[in-house]
Amino acid sequence: MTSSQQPPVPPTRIDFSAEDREWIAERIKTVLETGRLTLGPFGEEFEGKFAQSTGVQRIGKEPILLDADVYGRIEFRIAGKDHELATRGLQMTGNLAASARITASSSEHGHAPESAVDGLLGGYPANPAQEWSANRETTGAWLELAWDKPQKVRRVLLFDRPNLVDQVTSARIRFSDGSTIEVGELANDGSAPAVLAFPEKEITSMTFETLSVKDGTENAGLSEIGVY
Ligand SMILES: [Ca+2]
Repeated sequence: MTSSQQPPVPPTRIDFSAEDREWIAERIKTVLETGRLTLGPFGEEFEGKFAQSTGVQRIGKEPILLDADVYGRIEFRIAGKDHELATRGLQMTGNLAASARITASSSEHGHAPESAVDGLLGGYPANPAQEWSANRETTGAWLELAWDKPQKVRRVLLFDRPNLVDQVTSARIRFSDGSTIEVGELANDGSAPAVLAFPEKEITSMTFETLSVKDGTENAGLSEIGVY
């Protein structure tokens, strides 16, 4: 039988009694007057009854806290209990570094240049494959990002290698349009980025070059570079 031959589905009519209509209208009026639906008394009553019948603990009035200022993890609190989730760490939507060709002055085995654009903020000793580390280079070590087509960029994030021996204390980024940006000290533990914001540039490549390092640094590098 084809669809045109199927019998029509009879329309459903829900029967509301006069009493029900009054009960519903009263509550709609309250919602319209207070402007509060989900956060109002009816939402609260619903949550309570839901908790009662399912045994699921209510979240309650306490908000879920998200810490947006940390990279690599999300911190939140539910019903007074703290939780932490590991994340990829870097926003990859719109991150132009992910589509760049990457080259470097050198790299230690297992610390490839591409690891600086994988979105992951780890590094030696726990996750060496998540960072770029130059091979016995400090000042002068460089990482280049290049694209086939011009890219519009206005923000760069730089994360140092997370180990505390190696630290970039100043650097320069040279863009293909001839402009440069000087970079100060990167946070030694790589937990927070140096954020460089500037008027939009149209470029086909950019090169990060280390200008100075902390005493004792053996291999300069980056856990991650983000380009937006
Ligand atoms: Ca990385």
